[in-house]
Amino acid sequence: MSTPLRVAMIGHAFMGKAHSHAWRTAPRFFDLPLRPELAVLVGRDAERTAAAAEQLGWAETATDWRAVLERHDVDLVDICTPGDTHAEIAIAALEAGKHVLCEKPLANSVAEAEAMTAAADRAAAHGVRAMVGFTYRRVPAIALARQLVAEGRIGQVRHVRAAYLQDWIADPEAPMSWRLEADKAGSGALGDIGAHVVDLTQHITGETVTGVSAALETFVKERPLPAAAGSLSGTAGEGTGTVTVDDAAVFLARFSGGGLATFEATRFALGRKNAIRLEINGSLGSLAFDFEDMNVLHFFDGADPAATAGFRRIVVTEPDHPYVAGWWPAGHGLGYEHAFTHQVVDLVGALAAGEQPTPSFADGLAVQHVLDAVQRSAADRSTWTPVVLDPR
Ligand code: SOE
Repeated sequence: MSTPLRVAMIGHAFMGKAHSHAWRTAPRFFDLPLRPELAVLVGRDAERTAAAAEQLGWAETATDWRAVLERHDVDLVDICTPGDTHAEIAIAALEAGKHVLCEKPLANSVAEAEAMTAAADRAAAHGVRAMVGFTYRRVPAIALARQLVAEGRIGQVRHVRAAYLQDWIADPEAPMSWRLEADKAGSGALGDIGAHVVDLTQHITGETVTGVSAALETFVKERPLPAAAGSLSGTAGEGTGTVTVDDAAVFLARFSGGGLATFEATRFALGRKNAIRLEINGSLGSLAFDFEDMNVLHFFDGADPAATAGFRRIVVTEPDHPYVAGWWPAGHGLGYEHAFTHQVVDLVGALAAGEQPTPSFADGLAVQHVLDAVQRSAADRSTWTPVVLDPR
């Protein structure tokens, strides 16, 4: 592991912390073909960036990402900034010959995502790679689910039930943040967390969403401005701001293999903290997962004798399970941060092998097309069929 992979990371809030932890941890637990170096941390504010670099373990700091792209001692740019900056930074980085890891959703619009994918395709011709951070693909139970589907254990996919439930802004006094502003985030619950379940269901089933019928809602339209810029939760300050994104999204969908799906993404499901709930019913069996119990996958095998058939609760902590052997002795369990580490492991492996890491920008674009269809469907009220109310 002597060849270094010198990383410059842009942004150091919540995602920046998760990525820093992953870059630091991956080579300590996994045998990597390249040695990641936390070379440069980039942020707008010099003082805050220096404090973050000290805390998160970065060697140097910078405030101008463009200048960082000109450096010959940077191999990869890790983009952990709000969505409105992804396209500009990622395209410039790829054109400068840097590999790119970009946080999800890939972009704020299909047009941006297309431009990014075209840049990634051009860069790939020179061995420069781009990956989008749909991290949950690398939760061991999710990876196992995909494996079971690929092995035919649930047969033909009939139903997909996918929800991503959070509650961090259910309180109307929860302050504004960039995640609630359309010009920065593109959309709300839809792009921030709905994107994850769109990607996960496509990834697990190996199929694509072909059509949707959707409704979006913003329950709280005005919120206090934050006392200080924060990432997720913060404290309310003076004045109010307007929420310009959806608080919740629900949609029906059809999958390419003929299955039906329901999707829900909300930040208003009180009591649900980070509940990524997936249930997939196939012609031969079913799978069920909830991130709030993330080391467990439920599997129903339709071939079991009826008398003893039932959902099996598989605790996904055995060395034979995806990624688990790199960590603790069997049975000890993983957390939120581990999937980010697995993302680094797979990315570094692909770079060393000269292969395309997944999810690619093209995969990110495919998700963006679904988000776009959801927004168009929700805006088109002509397909909404009102119920005739009993006049009595
Ligand atoms: C906020 O809703 C958020 O941090 C998302 O942006 C992340 O992608 C998800 O991992 C957790 O929730």
